[in-house]
Amino acid sequence: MKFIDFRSDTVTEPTPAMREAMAGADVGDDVYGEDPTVNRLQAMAAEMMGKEAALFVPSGTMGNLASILAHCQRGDEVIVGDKAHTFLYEAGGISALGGIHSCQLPNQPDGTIALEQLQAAIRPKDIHQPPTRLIALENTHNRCGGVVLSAEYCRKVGEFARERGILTHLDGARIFNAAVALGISARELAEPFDSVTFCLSKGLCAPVGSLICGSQTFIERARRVRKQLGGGMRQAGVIAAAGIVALETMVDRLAEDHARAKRLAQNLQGAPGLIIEPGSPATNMIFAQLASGSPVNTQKVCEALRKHGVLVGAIEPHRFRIVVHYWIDDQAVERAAKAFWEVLKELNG
Ligand code: TLP
Repeated sequence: MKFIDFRSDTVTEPTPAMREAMAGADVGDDVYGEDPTVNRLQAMAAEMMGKEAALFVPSGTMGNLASILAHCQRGDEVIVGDKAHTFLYEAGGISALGGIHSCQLPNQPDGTIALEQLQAAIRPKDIHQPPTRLIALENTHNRCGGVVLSAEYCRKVGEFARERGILTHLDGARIFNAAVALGISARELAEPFDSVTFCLSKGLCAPVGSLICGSQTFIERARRVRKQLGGGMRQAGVIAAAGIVALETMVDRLAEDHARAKRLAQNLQGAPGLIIEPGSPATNMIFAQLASGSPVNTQKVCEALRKHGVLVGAIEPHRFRIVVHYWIDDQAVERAAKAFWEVLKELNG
């Protein structure tokens, strides 16, 4: 059976144009800085984020890790949201590998961290306490529902941090979804931050890779950290070539994914025992919950959906994440809604 896969946009496979570009890519040894295709991708990324330089890394996780390690010394503190990907889903890399202490502040439902909470968390100069070195935000915010942080909020946090001599990092794994949803450039959203990571291998469909963007000196430090982590790649132009196609052709079309996610949410509205979270979808992710008192959990529903050829994420016992991407077309939206209705009718008796 061919599955319709809504578990994540990470499941996206490269397009035929990407495969063609990969086959014909000019390559060199990127640890020597000699891969022309990697260099071109890095230049494009830096330009799109309005930063001096960029570095190609294998994953978003390594992008965040190398950025945070390049900004902080062992024993420094980074402020993160308690629902941040860096805090929840990156295997504790910043503390395990970098000796970096994290201060987790509550993410509001809109993905932000309240400025008063940031203020209260800043450490005084005191030998007993880890120095607050960095604030890290996420846009779009995955666990908060794929929600978009506004340019205004990001600017406020940037100013707040600069005034206090604190650095800022953005996990912009899906920054282009945020930019497209707001109708502004990714560059504008990235502007307040000292560094930004974004991913090629999610909604943009490239098979591998993320970019870190920032100042020249920051990127030089991040390049050294990447080497320490074993992420120095050699003829990486083969994968960077797909990334170039992604940046050239896959950004504006993200609006189609957002529109399809809206349509799917509308079609799911009223399905027995299912509640679409208010405001969802903000971008390409629908978050929905089973009504309280549901006779089944999300795991059971997902197993039943699988029999209909539909894969969905059961991210909590009562919470689903349904992610729309390039390989989900109108027909897939119809089929998924139909499968949900049938399964929920059956399981709810
Ligand atoms: N997120 C994955 C899972 O790890 C949860 C997903 O399916 O959404 N930042 C954000 C905001 C992310 O959502 C992800 C991936 C990453 C970083 C890490 O990217 P990769 O998977 O390339 O290491």
